Amino acid sequence: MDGSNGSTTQHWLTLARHTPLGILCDLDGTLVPFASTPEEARPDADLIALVNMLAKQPGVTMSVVSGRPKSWLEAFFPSPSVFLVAEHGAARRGMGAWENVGELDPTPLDALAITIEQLALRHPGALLERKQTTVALHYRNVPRGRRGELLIEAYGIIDTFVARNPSFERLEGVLVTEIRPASVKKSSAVPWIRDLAGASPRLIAIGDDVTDEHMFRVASATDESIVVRTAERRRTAARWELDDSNEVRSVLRWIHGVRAGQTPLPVVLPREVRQPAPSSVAASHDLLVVSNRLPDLRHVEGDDGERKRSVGGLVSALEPALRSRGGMWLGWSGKTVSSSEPITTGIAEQDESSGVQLAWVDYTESWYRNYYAGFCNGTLWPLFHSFPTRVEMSDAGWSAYREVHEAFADLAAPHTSSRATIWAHDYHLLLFAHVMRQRGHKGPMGHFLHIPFPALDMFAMLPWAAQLMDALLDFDLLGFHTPQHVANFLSCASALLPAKVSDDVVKHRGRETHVTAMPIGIVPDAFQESPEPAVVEEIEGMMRTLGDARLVLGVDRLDYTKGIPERLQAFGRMLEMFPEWRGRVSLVQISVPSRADVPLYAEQRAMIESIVGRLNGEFGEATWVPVRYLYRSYGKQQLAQLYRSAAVGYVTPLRDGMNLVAKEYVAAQDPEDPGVLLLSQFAGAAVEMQDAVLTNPYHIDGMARDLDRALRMQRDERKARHTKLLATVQRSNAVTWAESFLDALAACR
Ligand code: ADQ
Repeated sequence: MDGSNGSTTQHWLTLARHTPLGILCDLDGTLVPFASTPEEARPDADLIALVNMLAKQPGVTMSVVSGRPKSWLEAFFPSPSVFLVAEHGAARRGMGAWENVGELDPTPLDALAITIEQLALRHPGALLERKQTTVALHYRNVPRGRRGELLIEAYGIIDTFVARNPSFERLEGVLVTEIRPASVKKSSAVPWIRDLAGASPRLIAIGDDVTDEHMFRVASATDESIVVRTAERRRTAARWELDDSNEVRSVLRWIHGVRAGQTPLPVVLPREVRQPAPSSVAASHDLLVVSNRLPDLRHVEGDDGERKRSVGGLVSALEPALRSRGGMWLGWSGKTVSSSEPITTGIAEQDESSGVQLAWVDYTESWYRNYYAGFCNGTLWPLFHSFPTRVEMSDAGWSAYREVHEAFADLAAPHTSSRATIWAHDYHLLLFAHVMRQRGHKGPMGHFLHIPFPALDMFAMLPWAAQLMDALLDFDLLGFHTPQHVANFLSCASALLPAKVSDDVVKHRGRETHVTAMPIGIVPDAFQESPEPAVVEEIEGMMRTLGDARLVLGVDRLDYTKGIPERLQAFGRMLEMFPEWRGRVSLVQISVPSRADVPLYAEQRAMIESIVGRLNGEFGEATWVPVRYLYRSYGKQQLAQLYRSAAVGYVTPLRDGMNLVAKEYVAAQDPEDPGVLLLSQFAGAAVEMQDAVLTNPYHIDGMARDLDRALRMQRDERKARHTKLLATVQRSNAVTWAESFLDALAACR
C-alpha cells in the first residue's frame, strides 16, 4: 500500500463504496500519458474497457471530462453509459445525446487559427490543433531552447486577439497554450454530474492540467479531487495527488474491485497533497526573479474596459523562462503604507494565463523616502550615471537600503528552495545575494545591472563602496550591458577589495564570481506589426499638424540622464547654422512622466518646457511649429507608428546603460525607406550600433551638424546602415538575452 496509512485506506474504502458515486476524469495526462503529438495520445483497449466497466457498474456515474473535440471522444467511448464532456465543457453528452453549453460564437477563431498555423510552420515541432470552440498551439516537440522565441511570438498574436475578443482567453496547459471561450470551464461538469448521479452523491474529480483546477475548485467538502503531478509542479486546489496515468488507472481499477465486492489490495492510493502551506507551495519554485517593480502579468481591466496586458521588454524576455520553470517574481507592489501600519507582504495565486506566481512587499513611507527616492534614485542612479554633483548621500539612505533587502529576503527565503536559481535586477538589489546567502541560500544567484557601472573615481565616492562590492561578490554571475561597464567593475573590485581579479572572474572569500557583458535586446516583432487603423489615424492626425515638415523624434522617460535639454538646444542650433531647415523639419519630443515627485525631476521638466517655449518663440512661424513637446505615455503600437514616421530617431542620452528606444526605432523602420538613428556615443547601445550616426551630446554645435547630416542622408546610405542595425537588433533580442543569462548562470556551477 505504498505509503498509505490505515486511515487513508479507510477513507478511500468508504468513498469507493459510496452510492451514488460520480467520477469526473480528465483524459490527456490523466488517463492517457502524453505523447509527441495529440494524435498519438490515444486511449488503449485496456483503458476503454476500464472506463466502460466503471460506467456500467451500479451506482456509478462515469464521465470523461476533456479538452478534446466531441468526435475524438465519441470514437473511443461510443457507449452512452459513459458521460462525455468535450472542449473543456463547451459540449457534453449525457444519455447518448450531445448538447452545447452556453451560447458561443467561435467565428473569430477562424482567422486566428490561420495565423497560428503559419506561426507553427515557421517553428519546427510546433503544432496547431483546431477544435470547434478552441485553438491550441502544442509545443512539446519544439526543442527546449527554441520554445522562448515561439512563445514570445505566439503571445503577441494571442494577446492582441484576446484584447480584441474579450470573450476568449489564453490558457496554459502542459506544453500547450490554448485560446478558448472565457466563460466555458470544466467546472460546469461538476454540478452536471452531481445532478445525473442521484441523491446525495459523492464525487471524485481527477486531472493534471490547469483546466482541471476549475473542477477541483468547485468540488464540495464531501467530494475528492486528485491532481496528477506533472514535471511542472504548481499550486493546486486538489486535496490528493498521484504520480501518473498508471496510478490513476490502478486507483480506478481498485474502486471497481471494491464495489464489485472483492477486497483487492491497492497497489497505490492517492496521497495527500503537501498543501496549502505556503512554504511548501513556493518551495517548488526553482527560479526566482527579483526586481524593484513587479510586472503586471495578469489580464486587467483597463480604464476603457479593454483587457490589457503588460508587454514590457523585461516581462516578455523573462516570462517564458519563468513559465517553463514554474517561477516566482518578487518585487515592490507599488504601494506605500504609512509607518504606523504593518508592512504587508503577499503572494498572489499563480496566474493561470502566465503560470508565474507574484510575491510582493509594500514599502513604508520611510522606505519610499530613504530607500527608493533616497539611496536608489538619489545616490546610486546619479553616481552610476556619472553625475557626481547630483548625488545625495545619507546614513539613513544606506540603512534603509539594507533594511529593504532584508524585507525582500525575508519574503523570498521561506518560499524558495535553497537550491533555486535566483536572478536579481538592477541597482535596487545589489545586496540581494548577500542577504540570501546569510539565510543559507545555496543555489546559483545572478544579477543584471540595467544602468552603467561607473569608473573607480566615481564609485569610490560612495562611503559604502567596499561593502557594496563585497556583497556583490556573493552573486555567481554579474551581467552588464557593455565591456566598458565590466572593465569598470573589475577595476573597482581590484582596488577596493583583497580580491583576485582576472578578465571575467573575481575570486574573493573562497568564492568565484563570473562577470560578463550581455547587452539586453527588445522584442523586435512588437514594433513591426501593422498597427490597428485607429492607431494609424491617431498618429497621422499628429503628423498632419506638422504640415510638410519632416519629423525628428525624441522618446524618453523624463530623466536628466537622457539629455533632453541638450537635444533641444542642438535642434535650435541647427536651425541657426542651417536656416534652410526652417519650416522643413519639426522636433517632436515625447517624455513619459517619471519620478515626478522628486524635486530634481520636476526642475528638469520645467527647464525643458522653458527651452521649448524659447525655441518656438524664436523660430516659430504661423504655419510651422519647430518643437512639439508631449509629456505623456504612449502604447507600443502608437510608438511604433511614430518611430516609422520619423526621418530621424534622435536618441542622445548623456549616459545610458543601454537605451531600448534606439533599438525600437530601428525595428520599426520601413526597410525600403528607413529613417536615420542619431545616437549618443554614451549610450550602451552605441557599442553594438556603430552603423548609427554617433554623436556627442555634450557638444551642441557638433550635435547640430550631426543632425543636419542625418537629415541629408541619401536613401542608399540609409538602407545600408539600417540593414546592419536591424540584423543586430534581431540577433540579440530580449529572449536570447534572458536565455543566455540563465545558461551562463547555470554554467557558473
Ligand atoms: P530606461 O532608463 O527606462 O531603462 P530605455 O532603455 O530607453 O530606458 O527604455 C525606456 C522604455 O520606455 C522603452 O521601451 C520605451 O519604449 C518606453 N518609453 C519611453 N518613453 C515612452 C512614452 N512616452 N510612452 C511609452 N513608452 C515610452 C533602463 C536603463 C536603460 C536600459 C533599460 C533596459 O536606464 O539604459 O536600456 O533599463 O536594461
